[in-house]
Amino acid sequence: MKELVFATNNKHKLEEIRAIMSGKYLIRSLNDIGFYEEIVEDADTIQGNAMIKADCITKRFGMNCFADDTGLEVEALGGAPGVYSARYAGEHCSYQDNVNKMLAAMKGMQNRKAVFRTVIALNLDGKSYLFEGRCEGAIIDAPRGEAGFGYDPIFLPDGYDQTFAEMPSEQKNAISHRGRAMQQLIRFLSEEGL
Ligand code: ITT
Repeated sequence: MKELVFATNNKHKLEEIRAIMSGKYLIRSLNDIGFYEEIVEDADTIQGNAMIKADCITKRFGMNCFADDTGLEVEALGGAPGVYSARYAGEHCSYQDNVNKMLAAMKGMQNRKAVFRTVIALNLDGKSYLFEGRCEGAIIDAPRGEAGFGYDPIFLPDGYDQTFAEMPSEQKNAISHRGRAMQQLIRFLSEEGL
């Protein structure tokens, strides 16, 4: 089977990407290629951070690879936490800390609209490509569900009555920001004959 390196240190993302790519590509993680360092993501855009991760691996190993950067943009918070979604509640905070901070910030707010955005950066044979996926929804007022990760328990995608943390992973992957960005990546790779 064809192989691709996915530049992430997030095991939940790796699981999702492996499920989405299953049967099509063998996804190699950073551990699989012997890379254990933390990549400093200091761009001020989602796109910039996706490129930093992919470029780090391509430069170090000379390999084709792709990376995902994701942010949750909340309308009533002026688009925050956006590119800072991982560290919303501070350096080394937990997913639970981020969820608690978001619920406190949104307390009593009527406008609950939010969008998850994923940008995938792909480095392939000396060229770079970007793919974006979005999923619109709402921030609910208390966590629901145990599946998924990050902000999943408080994100209700539009048109569904289950949060990302309540729905089966196949359903999240079919409609999520990451799933949609991956569908574009898969289409591109197949058009390239890869
Ligand atoms: P890598 O950079 O190593 O890929 P990361 O966890 O730092 O992993 P991001 O910067 O892209 O990843 O993600 C920002 C945060 O957004 C992440 O830590 C989660 O809290 C949240 N997040 C990302 N994808 C999510 C998803 O599908 N559902 C819920 N929350 C998500």
